[in-house]
Amino acid sequence: MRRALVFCIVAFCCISVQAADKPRAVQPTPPNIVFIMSDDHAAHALRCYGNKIISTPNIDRLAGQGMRFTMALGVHSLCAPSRAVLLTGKHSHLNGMTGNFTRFDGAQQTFPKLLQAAGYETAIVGKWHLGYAPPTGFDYYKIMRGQGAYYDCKFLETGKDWHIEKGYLTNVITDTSIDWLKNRRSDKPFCLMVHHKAPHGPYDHELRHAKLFEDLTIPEPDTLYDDWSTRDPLRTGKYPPSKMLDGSWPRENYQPFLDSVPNDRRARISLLYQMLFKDYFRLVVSLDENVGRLLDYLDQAGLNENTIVIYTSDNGFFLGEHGLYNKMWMYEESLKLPLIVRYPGVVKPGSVNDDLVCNLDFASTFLDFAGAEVPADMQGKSIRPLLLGERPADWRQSVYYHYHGAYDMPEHYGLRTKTHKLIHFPKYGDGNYWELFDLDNDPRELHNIYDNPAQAERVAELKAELKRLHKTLNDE
Ligand SMILES: [Ca+2]
Repeated sequence: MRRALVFCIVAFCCISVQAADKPRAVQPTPPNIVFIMSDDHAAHALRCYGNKIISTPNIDRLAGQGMRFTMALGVHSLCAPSRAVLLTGKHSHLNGMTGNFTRFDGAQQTFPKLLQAAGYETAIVGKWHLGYAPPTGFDYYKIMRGQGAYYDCKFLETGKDWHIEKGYLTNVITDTSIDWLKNRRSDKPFCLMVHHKAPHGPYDHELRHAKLFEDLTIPEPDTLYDDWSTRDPLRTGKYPPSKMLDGSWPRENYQPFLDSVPNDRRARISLLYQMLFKDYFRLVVSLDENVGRLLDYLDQAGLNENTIVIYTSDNGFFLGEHGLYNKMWMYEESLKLPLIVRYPGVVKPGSVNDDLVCNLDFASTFLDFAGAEVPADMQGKSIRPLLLGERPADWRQSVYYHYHGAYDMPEHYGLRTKTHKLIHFPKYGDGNYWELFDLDNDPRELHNIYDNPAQAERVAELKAELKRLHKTLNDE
């Protein structure tokens, strides 16, 4: 007995020393998952991703404690399709959500259902945006109707009918998430998905933030007045959901101010830019504060040890780059996601990863960490090795993107490698319009070099890769 006790003490000490010396490869029990996803939050609207104007100390704190990804991409830059990609680990053509208003088949395989089968308790709070039917795969849900409203939002909650909750939405979502954590009685590992509406429009900020940035002039991106030369669909098409002056921002908020300046495109874009993005940043500040509240609660409740915390957004966003507001296009600001992952003892604090990852990968990653089998028909890859600081030799060299054409935007698909981007607009013109960008030499994507004879070999190589992706992803 005594010998067994001594052995246990020695073994425990060894484990403790090992834990202190280097990250643990295996956790003793399946980790909890707290997945925080905002809506339309551009990575470059975070201080830790290089924004010099806005202060985001709480999300930055998470980045300091975990791994920040610089090449995290969304495979379909639009709210509802992105959520379906997240849940199913499949591209839109397979999960059926090709636009914001197509029907999501809640009976299909999703990772929350598979986590439940693996012994997890699952919950979702906030934006669902996949129809009005109760979410499937969750032991608890409290979701907004469609886009929801920033003030006094209506919710559908487990065991209750639609009802209004007083208050500011970002605070309500955080309060509900913390209450769920406080009140849960299960000893199962859990997966809590916290889906904020912020900073999606309309830009109804918290009243206490009304004066933030008031006396500031936000520096303009140097592509704000882009003439779209060499990018024909942008130059020749109207596409009002995406262009600064035509955008789907709340017209009643900004139009009277625009009408007060001379009818000059540049002057109007300049004015709108300041109004629009000051409001957007106000929403991000509120979001960051609420992420901080949730992180503080996890610390207080001792839930920071064996819990993976993720911060991301459903899609990127143009902050005036290319004269655009919104997302949808495959250009960098819309394509790239903020992605931060904290997992104490496993993920090296303050680390940065530049590998190509995408939002297809969440489902496989969570199942992998849960010790559950990843179904062969899921199309993402578990990023667990990357989080452990290891890069598999066969890690992907390209990510496939397909915007299916919702909101009368041009359908386009393509691929991004670490250095290049190839885009095809299959229904534009004669159906043979392509764009190629050399992202090392032209990171702002101003020069479409597809027709440059010197690029012929590169084009052939990327087209072969696109063909391979179409085949392997079953999107032919
Ligand atoms: Ca969105």
